[in-house]
Amino acid sequence: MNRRKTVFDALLALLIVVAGGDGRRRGGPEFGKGLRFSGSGSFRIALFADLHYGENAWDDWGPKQDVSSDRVLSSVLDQEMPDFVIYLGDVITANNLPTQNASIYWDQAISPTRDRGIPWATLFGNHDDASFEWPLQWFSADGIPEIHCSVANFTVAGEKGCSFRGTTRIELMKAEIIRNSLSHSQYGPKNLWPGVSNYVLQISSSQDLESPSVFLYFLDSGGGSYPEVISYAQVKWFQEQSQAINPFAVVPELIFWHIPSQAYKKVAPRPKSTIKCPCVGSINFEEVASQEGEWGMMDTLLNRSSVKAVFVGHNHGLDWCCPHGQLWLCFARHTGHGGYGDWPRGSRIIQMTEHPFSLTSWIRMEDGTNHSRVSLLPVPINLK
Ligand SMILES: *[C@@H]1O[C@H](CO)[C@@H](O)[C@H](O)[C@H]1NC(C)=O
Ligand SMILES: *[C@@H]1O[C@H](CO)[C@@H](O)[C@H](O)[C@H]1NC(C)=O
Ligand SMILES: *[C@@H]1O[C@H](CO)[C@@H](O)[C@H](O)[C@H]1NC(C)=O
Ligand SMILES: CC(=O)N[C@H]1CO[C@H](CO)[C@@H](O)[C@@H]1O
Repeated sequence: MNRRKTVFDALLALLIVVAGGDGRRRGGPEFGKGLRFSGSGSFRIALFADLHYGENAWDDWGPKQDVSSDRVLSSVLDQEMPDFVIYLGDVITANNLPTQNASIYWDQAISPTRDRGIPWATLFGNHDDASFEWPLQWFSADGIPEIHCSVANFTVAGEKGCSFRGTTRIELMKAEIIRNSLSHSQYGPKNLWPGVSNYVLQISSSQDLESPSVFLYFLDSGGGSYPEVISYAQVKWFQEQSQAINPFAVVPELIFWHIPSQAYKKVAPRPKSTIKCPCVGSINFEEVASQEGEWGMMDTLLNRSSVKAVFVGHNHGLDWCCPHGQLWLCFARHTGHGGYGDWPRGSRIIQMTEHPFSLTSWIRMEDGTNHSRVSLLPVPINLK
């Protein structure tokens, strides 16, 4: 028996090395970095979706919106005191940023979390690395650009103008990771680029740091500098990772990306109708704006009993969760004051317990109220 255990341990160690367990920046799970269930066996996550910092950075109202977003983040963090925060994409509105280095705005978005000593992870949406779009109002009637370069940092292009290069996904991630020990973000494996935020984090058992209790998977659903897709390469990466670190699918897995997959359209309540059971939520004011294609990610997730739920942002006017097979498809809640729509701001909270495993979610509003509490376990088998 002992000998078999030793062989098993050796195989496991080999698997961990093969899976890149030593490489925090290569998309493998990080071990021993300390995300774990509390002594009382709980773990709470706040999702910050669609903050859109830096919107209309040259106007008065843009920076004012950012101050309002700071207030939402602080309010949610102080009320919920989460163990972990996930920035679910569209952290900044890069297409509005006449600046050399959008990391300054990215940093503003993470600072309320960092100031409270709470660890976090980020992933990319479709606005984060979008290139700057010159606003029409900068051009006078006779078509000569006004010089607005002094409003923010800029790159001088030749003698007479300014150009704004935009900040790439890699640069944004690098600036975050280098400067923040509380950041759990990763660049993901190079073979998945231009998709960058592809990685998995382990939440360990309260009893044993080596023992995984939950895996969190982050995927880059594209947009901005490339199409809004999850590629087949990402699907394969997920399959290989999950096989390597959770071969018998016994550890629960939660999935996070920005743009809803096409499956969200299938389970969605009719747009603008009342949200009815089995879906749970409070706003349903738009059609699902889904990814441009489906390369097999949803089939893979549906096939894996350990996957419990997918969480996305992107649609500011939707905040529901609906079941899909054995898993739940959930929207976060529009958290930032940037971005379209004026529905009240809030944050989807995810609460887990370890023994027995439970997964509950609700939405915490900026004004302190909460609603849409739902247990994401278990899904009744007879639901579609
Ligand atoms: C952008 O800013 C970050 C943070 O200040 C810095 O680490 C990084 O080097 C800057 N990048 C460029 C291209 O200026
Ligand atoms: C689902 O699982 C079955 C059985 O393990 C396998 O044969 C099938 O190829 C899987 N389908 C997908 C899309 O992963
Ligand atoms: C959440 O809201 C309900 C009413 O909808 C209230 O009874 C409950 O106390 C609230 N919970 C927290 C933690 O604020
Ligand atoms: C708005 C902005 O980007 N301001 C920065 C421009 O660069 C100077 C010095 O490099 C910084 O101090 C500003 O914060």
